[in-house]
This record gives sequence, structure tokens and C-alpha cells, in this order.
Amino acid sequence: MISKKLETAINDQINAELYSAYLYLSMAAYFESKNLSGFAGWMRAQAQEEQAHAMKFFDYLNERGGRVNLKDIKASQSEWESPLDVFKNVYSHEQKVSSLINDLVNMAIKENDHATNNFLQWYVAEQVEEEASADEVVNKLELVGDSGNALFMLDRELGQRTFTAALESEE
Ligand code: OFO
Repeated sequence: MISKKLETAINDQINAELYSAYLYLSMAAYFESKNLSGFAGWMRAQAQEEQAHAMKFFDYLNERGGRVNLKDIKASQSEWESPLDVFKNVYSHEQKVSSLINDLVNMAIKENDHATNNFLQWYVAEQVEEEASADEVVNKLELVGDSGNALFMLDRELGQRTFTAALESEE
């Protein structure tokens, strides 16, 4: 059975993952308002991915005899200065989430909870990808600069991203 301390921390992380989904959905709405449907589609897929991250914690907590407690999800920012501003925000947000995951790992190690530490390693690897994919788009947007044509091309490229539930639920 999982400790009360880890139960609380995982519940907080479920909230953080759901907030991430909310933030990315808000970014999708921003891009929709700018008629950048490819960027919006990328954000929608990202929001679904975050929801899957939350559900993975939800299932794990239940499996370990913990109790899931859902809390309020805070409102997210809704306006940004530019697509570059949005993706810089994604990158810094993912860096914050990585540090939350690292804190959870440290807590699991301190408590000698090897099962939770092992479970968390999936998120450790996932955060490497999350940061890298945000950083990649930041770099591309910096190259795009003020070019409308290049932004249009990037919108088409990002619009090809789809959410694959099967991959996300892999243990
Ligand atoms: Fe759940 O990885 Fe992003 O926030």
C-alpha cells in the first residue's frame, strides 16, 4: 500500500497534469482564434496526452490502494503575444513539470518505495521528450521570424500530429 505522503503528492500531480491539459486546450483556443488550425491541432493532441498522463497516475494510485482526490483546476492564461510566445511558455511549463516529477522520484526513493520509483521512470523519460518537442518548435518559430509563408508551412507540419492512445497507455 502506498504511503499517505505519496498519495497526497500523486494527487497533486494528477491536478498538475490536468492543469497542463487545460493550459494546452487554452493554447488551442488561442490558435483557433488566429486561424492557425495546425498549431491548434498540435495543442489539442498535447492536451489529450496530458489527460492520459493524469489517468496513468489515477490508475496507479488505485492499484496501490490509494484514494484519488480531484481538486479544483486553476484557470489558465488565455492570451499570448505570438506563436513563439506560446511555445516558449510550453517549454518553460514542461521544465516545471519535469522538476515536479523529479521531486516525486526523490520522495519515492526516500520512502524506499521501489514500485513507485519504477512507475515514475516512465514519466522521467516522457519529460525528456516533452521538453525536446517544445524546444524544437521554439527553434523553428525563431527561424520563421516574420515570414507569413514559413508560418503557414509550419502550421501544416504541426497539424499532422495525432494523439495515439495506444502508445500513451503503454507501461
Ligand atoms: Fe504531462 O507532461 Fe506535459 O505537462
